[in-house]
Order: sequence, then structure tokens, then C-alpha cells
Amino acid sequence: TQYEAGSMQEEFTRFLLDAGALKFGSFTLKSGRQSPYFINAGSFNDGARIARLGEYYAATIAAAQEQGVLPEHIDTVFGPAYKGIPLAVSTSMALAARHGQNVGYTFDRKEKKDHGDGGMFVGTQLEDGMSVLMVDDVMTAGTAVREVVPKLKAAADVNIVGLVLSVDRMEKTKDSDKSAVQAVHEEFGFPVFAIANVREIFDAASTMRAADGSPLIGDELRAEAQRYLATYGA
Ligand code: OMP
Repeated sequence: TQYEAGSMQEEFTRFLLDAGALKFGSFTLKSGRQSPYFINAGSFNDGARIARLGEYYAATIAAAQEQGVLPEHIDTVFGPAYKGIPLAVSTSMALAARHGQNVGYTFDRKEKKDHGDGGMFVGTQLEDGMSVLMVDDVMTAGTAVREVVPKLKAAADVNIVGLVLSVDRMEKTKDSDKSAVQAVHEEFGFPVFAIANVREIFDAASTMRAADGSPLIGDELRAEAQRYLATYGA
């Protein structure tokens, strides 16, 4: 699937809204920040939606490969348990079905297993020198990814080639004006990018109307989101 500039973000925004994955209200984030909106990738909870989500990841990955941001060859797509599991599986399926790339998928176990194959990982096993692409749902402060990188590195001397998210919340770190995405990139050295970021999503949503002509996201909610980003946005 090829998209014109910006059109994938627009389609993705519609997809988020249709699935009810973008919610407004008052949410306490993992970072402790109080946000007027929340992106819940758990809303992609049926076959059609998770397949489609995998296609967005795969299209984003293929575009990054074309731009030279990601290498042509990826050995496996890693998604951290639990929420990353369907992301890794659906992304690898879409890479095979739509982009002619048959790559592995891998995820970790949350709990130790002492029988059977006993491994820490399920799917394609990590080996020295492998190119591993990580996928995750949403990044706010980057806490989730900081926990998982050491786990991968402890398993084998893998080459983490990048991290692809569904949504970059574009938030500043606690102690700098840098975004969490930028900070993680600088810390680990691999590229970090998303299918869409919150500014692209709010921009795209601002032009979208329901069947009765009413805006999909009202002015008040957008203004609240803008206020939040004025404080916490990078
Ligand atoms: P960090 O680990 O701080 O980057 O926060 C990202 C994680 O928080 C995600 O993996 C989710 O578990 C959760 N989250 C969302 O899913 N959606 C949001 O809009 C915000 C968060 C969050 O708590 O920051």
C-alpha cells in the first residue's frame, strides 16, 4: 500500500475514531500526567481491526525502508507482552502479505516457564547478529521501551534496527524540551517513529464530519488537547 504525503495519517485518524481508540475525558497516564485524551490500542480488538492495524505498521515500515531509515532486511518483529503481541503478529503478517517480506515475529513471556521449551521468548528465537524491529502501541515518556531493550540485549547480541509506534504523543521528557521519542532515539541510537503523531491526528480530525455534518471532534475538545500540548507537548 502506497500513500500520498499525509494521507495515511488521515486514514489512520479515521480508523482510530471508528474503532473508538481515541477517547476524551480525564486520564492519568503512566507518567502521572493528567491528559484530556487517551489512545487505547486495545480497541483494535477484532480480526478486521487488528489486520488493518498491522497493515498501517507494515506500510509505515516499508516507507521507512524506502527512505533508508530502516534496513531492507529485518529478521524479526518484536512486540513486548502483552499489548505488543498482536502488533508483532499482525505487522509480520502484513509485511508478508502486502510487501513481499517474510520476517519473523517474536514476543517475550511475562512470567518464567520451567517446562517444555522453557524459553523467555515465543516465536522466532533471537540470535546474535539478528536485525530486530520493535513495535509498540503508544509512547508518552518511553518507560515501556526502556524496560524491554535490556531484555532483548540479554537474550542475544541482536541489532535493534528501530521502534515503530502507532501513536507518538509528542510529549516532552520530564527534564528537557526534547520529546520522549527523540530522547529514546538518542539514548539507544535506533530510529523511533510512529504511524501518526497526536498533532497530525488532531489536525486530520478537525476536518472530519459525522454523517449529520457535526464535527467528529468538537472545538472544545480540540482546544483542551491544544492546551495540554502547550504544557506537555514537545
Ligand atoms: P510510556 O511507557 O511512558 O511511554 O507510556 C506509554 C504507555 O502508556 C503505553 O504503552 C500504554 O500502556 C499507556 N498509554 C496509552 O496506551 N495511551 C495513551 O494515550 C497514554 C498512555 C500513557 O499512560 O502514557
